[in-house]
Amino acid sequence: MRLGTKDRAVVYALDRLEPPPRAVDWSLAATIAVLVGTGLYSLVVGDPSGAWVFDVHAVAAFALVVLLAFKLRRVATRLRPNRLTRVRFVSILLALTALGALGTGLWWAFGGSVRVGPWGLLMVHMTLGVAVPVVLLWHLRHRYHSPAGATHQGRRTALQYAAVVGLSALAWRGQRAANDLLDTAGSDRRFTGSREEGSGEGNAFPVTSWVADDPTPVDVEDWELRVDGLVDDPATLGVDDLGLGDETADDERGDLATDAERRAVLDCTSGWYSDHDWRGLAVGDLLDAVEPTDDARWVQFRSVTGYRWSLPVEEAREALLATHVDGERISHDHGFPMRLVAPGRRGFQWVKWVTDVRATRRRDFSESVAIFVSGFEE
Ligand code: HEM
Ligand SMILES: Nc1nc2c(c(=O)[nH]1)N[C@H]1C(S)=C(S)[C@@H](COP(=O)(O)O)O[C@H]1N2
Ligand SMILES: [Mo]
Repeated sequence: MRLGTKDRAVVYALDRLEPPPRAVDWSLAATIAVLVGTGLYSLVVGDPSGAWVFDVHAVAAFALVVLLAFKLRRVATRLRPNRLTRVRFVSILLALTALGALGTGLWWAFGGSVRVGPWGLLMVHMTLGVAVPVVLLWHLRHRYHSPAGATHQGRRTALQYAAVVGLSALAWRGQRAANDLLDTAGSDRRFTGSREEGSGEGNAFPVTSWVADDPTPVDVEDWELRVDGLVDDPATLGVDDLGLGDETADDERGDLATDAERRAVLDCTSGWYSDHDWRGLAVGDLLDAVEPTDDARWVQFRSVTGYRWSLPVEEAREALLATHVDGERISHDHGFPMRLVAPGRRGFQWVKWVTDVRATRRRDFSESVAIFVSGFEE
């Protein structure tokens, strides 16, 4: 193949920029660790103060583009599957998984969509993303070499690293600018990467339930809200105590006011968000009524399905057990009769169909399992 002058200039620039092979290999592993670390951690970031996690993820992704270009250029001749050994198979699988994670991430950033059964593009991205380190470990079993020699490369290598990081940050900026210019569906993503759906339109926003959570609609006349754990005065509240009966007139309202309001964004890790006016029972008022003891540090909210999540007491006080969204009674799919509204938390923590509020001393770690298996147990 004959190269034009322009192509030759690019190859020359790449040659100059390319750190030594071992440095590239170890930087690749480190970049993947950063991507998977920030990717997983980003799933619990709901407050703008954590926006840096997403920025680091995006810059690292562009660093991966540069490093993969070096790497694939170097090994391209060896990757040709003329003789497909097991070692080579794993190498090719690794290249495909990493390119798949990169491709789906960038496609998402530019506003792409796909449906794979119940999964959207971001779920496909996360799955490929967590597969990368698994395949990488497999690859390293065959091709591991020690990092010795990768570190003592001196000034030139340091400059090459700086160039890789600098280029990545520039590419990331450029990608945002291109997004805005082309006005793609990815241009008005929230800092979490999520896209807007149905804000301010009452119950008309997406429904997201985990694996098997699909209870039969709650009959309010039988429904009770139990409030117990580390509290001096446990309570069991019914519709009448909360003034929630269908025909309850204003002057028959229960003891606990259910007209507290919060404006808050529900932001699901599957990639959509929705901004609403929520109304209901302030958890602070509820806690005042049951008097938590001095030992109480956490408040757990439990669903009729066993799904549950905890918030630190101070944060729980700011949360709401919502009965209404934008003035409409919350529908069954969205958690009727009451769902947790936890401002600044990701959607999976906003427990639906709440039946229990419990003050505890320690966080209950079984809840991180329960969100995957609830609905199977009951
Ligand atoms: C080798 C692994 C990975 C690569 C190459 C990768 C690459 C990318 C890229 C290119 C983007 C778009 C960034 C942008 O906004 O410009 C992205 C976004 C995202 N990734 Fe990854 N990623 C990886 C692993 C993961 C993992 C393991 C998770 C979580 C389990 C994850 C979660 C996310 C999320 C939530 C976004 C959306 C944030 C946004 O749009 O800015 N990623 N990723
Ligand atoms: N009981 C219960 N609560 C739940 C869920 C669930 O599956 N079961 N899904 C969570 C997830 S992942 C999100 S994003 C929000 C979605 O709320 P919505 O279905 O009202 O949109 O509810 C959360 N609360
Ligand atoms: Mo979610």
